[in-house]
Order: sequence, then structure tokens, then C-alpha cells
Amino acid sequence: MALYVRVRGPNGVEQGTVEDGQVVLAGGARITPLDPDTMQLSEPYELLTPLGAPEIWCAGVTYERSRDARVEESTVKDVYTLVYDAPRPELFMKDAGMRRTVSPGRPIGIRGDSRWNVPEPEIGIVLGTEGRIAGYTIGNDVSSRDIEGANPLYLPQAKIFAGACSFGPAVFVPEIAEPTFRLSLRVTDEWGRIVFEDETSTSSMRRTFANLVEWLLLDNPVPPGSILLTGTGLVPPDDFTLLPGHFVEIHVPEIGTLVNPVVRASELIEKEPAR
Ligand code: DO4
Ligand code: MG
Repeated sequence: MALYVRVRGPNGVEQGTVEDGQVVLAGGARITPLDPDTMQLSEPYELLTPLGAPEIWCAGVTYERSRDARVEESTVKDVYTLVYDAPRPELFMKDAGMRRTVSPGRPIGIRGDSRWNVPEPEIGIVLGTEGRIAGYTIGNDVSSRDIEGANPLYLPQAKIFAGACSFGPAVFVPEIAEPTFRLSLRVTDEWGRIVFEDETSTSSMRRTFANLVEWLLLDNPVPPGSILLTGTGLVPPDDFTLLPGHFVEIHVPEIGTLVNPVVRASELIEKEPAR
């Protein structure tokens, strides 16, 4: 097995591997992270997403917990039960060109026109060439549940906005096909108090990683290096919402911990210069 990261430092952006708790850069430098789980680095180094993904896709309603939560939240209930049971999975595009995706440690966004926002901890598949699975990472499919629940046709607005996605801290390449992962989620407030925590396992997923990839690539030229997030099995109770100042930690033992503070999405929108 191997773990890969990407780092910005004095020599620009470099790939690295994690060996004995240290990041070993392609140029030979060895860096000891501030924390071996989050792999946060001290200056002059900065941890980036483990790759720049040309596209990020998501599968949905792949766990019973996700199906039940959406049936509960939605004005249109059948679609979720139908898709959970159907051979064809729900698949949607989350981002392209990394415009809405942030690095580990950087702030994720919540929408200003939503009052019910959640993190969605998911295993991310890194796509290789010819449909091969190149590795796995941790992803956060940040979502607005009230927008999605009002009407399933609002799904793109519930899912695609500034800071709606994060992944990392590393890409894990296992020695076996279809590994099982345990995911735990912890959300803390600005005083460090735990506001939600829970855990799940990909053993409760209704679909296999290989099957999701096969459906995604059917007549669809998704470029290698793209990511497919595989759905969430962790859904906080209905009175929970993410707020600015919260801090989201998603831990998978083989991969590490993906951490992101929460801000308003509007704060992440950079004003582009007038042309
Ligand atoms: O259709 C709703 C989105 C489902 C989703 O993102 C998930 O189950 O993770
Ligand atoms: Mg999701």
C-alpha cells in the first residue's frame, strides 16, 4: 500500500509520498507534518488536495441512512426509494476544474440561501486510465438539505457552490481491490465543543466501488485523475446545521483526517478582474 500527497513549497507544487509519518517530496526533501493524521504542514509548505482533479462526480443514496434521510426531508419521496433499489445509481457532477473544491485545512462554504447545511463524508475513488481505480481518498460533499428537499430538480443548487467540496489529505493505493473503509465524522464549534459525531463503514454501501465506476463511465468521457465520491452513510439529525465557525473532521484510518473550517460560501468567491 502507498499514500500520496501534493504540497506547495519553495520549489512550487510537488508530489510526495508518506513514509514513516514523513512526507517525502519528489525533489527529495523530507517534511515532518505538524500532525500525522491531518498531514498539515508548517511554513513554507502547504498541503494541497492530493491531485488537481479535472472533474469531481458524486454518487448518491448509496446507503440506507442516506435514503431514509432524503425520504424524510423531501416533498417528493419516491425518487429516493426508487434510485436506492434501481440498478442504475444516482450520479451527478459536483465540480470541474477545481473551481468549487478546497484543499485540506482550507474553509468549505455553506450557502447563504439555505438554513440547513450538512457535511457529507464520503470515500472518493480516484479514476485511473481505462476505468481502473487508481486509489481512494476522503471527500466532503457539502450539501444544502432544505434546497434539495424542496424539489429534487434543485439538486445542482444544493450541491454546487463555492467551497462545496474538499478532498484529501492523501490518496491511498491499497493492495486489494474493493477495500472496506471505516469513516468517522466529528463537527466541533468555535469553542471546540463536539456538536455532532458518528461513524459508519463502506460495508453498509448498497453498491460496489467498481459498479459505480462502470456506470459513471458508460458513454461518458470522464478524464483520468477525476474523482468519484461514493455517497454518504453519515447524516446528522434534522436539527443539525453547519454554521460558520464550525470545524469538520472526517477520519479514515488508512487515509488520514480531512479537516476543514466552515465559512459562508460568499466569502470564498473571488472577484474576477473585469475583462
Ligand atoms: O440525491 C441526493 C444526494 C445524495 C447524496 O449526495 C448522498 O447520498 O451522498
Ligand atoms: Mg453525497
